[in-house]
Amino acid sequence: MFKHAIVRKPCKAMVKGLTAAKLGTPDYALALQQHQDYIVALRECGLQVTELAPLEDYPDSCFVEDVALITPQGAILTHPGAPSRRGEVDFIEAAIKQFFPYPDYIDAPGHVEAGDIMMVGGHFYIGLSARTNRQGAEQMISILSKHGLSGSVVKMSDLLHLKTGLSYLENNNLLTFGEMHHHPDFSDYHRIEISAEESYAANSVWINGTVLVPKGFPLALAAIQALGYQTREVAMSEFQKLDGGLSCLSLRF
Ligand code: CIR
Repeated sequence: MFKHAIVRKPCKAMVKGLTAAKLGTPDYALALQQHQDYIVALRECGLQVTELAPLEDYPDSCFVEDVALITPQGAILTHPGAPSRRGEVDFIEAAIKQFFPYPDYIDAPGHVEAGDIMMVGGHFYIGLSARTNRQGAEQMISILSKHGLSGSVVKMSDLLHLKTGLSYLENNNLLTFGEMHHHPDFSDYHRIEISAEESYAANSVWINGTVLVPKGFPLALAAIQALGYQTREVAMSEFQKLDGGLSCLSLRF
């Protein structure tokens, strides 16, 4: 069970965040409203939410998932592949240390953004992307091993982050999109294929038995409900414009 979440309020500069989505510029006021509802959804799932102050110098800083990995054994601060996001790490460190006083660190030339990491029990799948390189993945695996956990590298070519196209919903159920539908590393899972039209919903989040699903993807929602999960839709349009999914907006532990 997860007990806590850390989120960071979006800053006004979010409208200049990194994106390849071509969905337009986010509406800041609506993004704030959606972020508040996201926090409400986390609380409904039983989490205590720590909300950090906005960071105007870092347009993408609301996507806290990328700058730290939290495992059942501790925290690892990452070294993002996107140069404009590297400074975010220093600002999450104090919040992380309140819960995990002795975090580990990924260092250059290693790059990791934890949106590329999917946890399945004590195993962590690490996607190699434009943001996470092999040196970073290897550092991460060696840190995980030190704590009695394991990791493996996943080759991929099309996705921003691994979890852009994959979400583990526990009970062996895995949402997949695109190249992940038939990826050999996940052949032992029960895969639920999310269509290209609803690809954004491949990033949904299991929290304590409930699955948070982005609002507006009825086929994905029905497929998740058919597995027996309780679901909670969350409007995410303004974060989708920045390629950010549901998982990206929080660290959950
Ligand atoms: C970025 O490109 O870094 C942000 N605009 C979106 C980050 C999304 N994070 C994630 O998928 N874990």
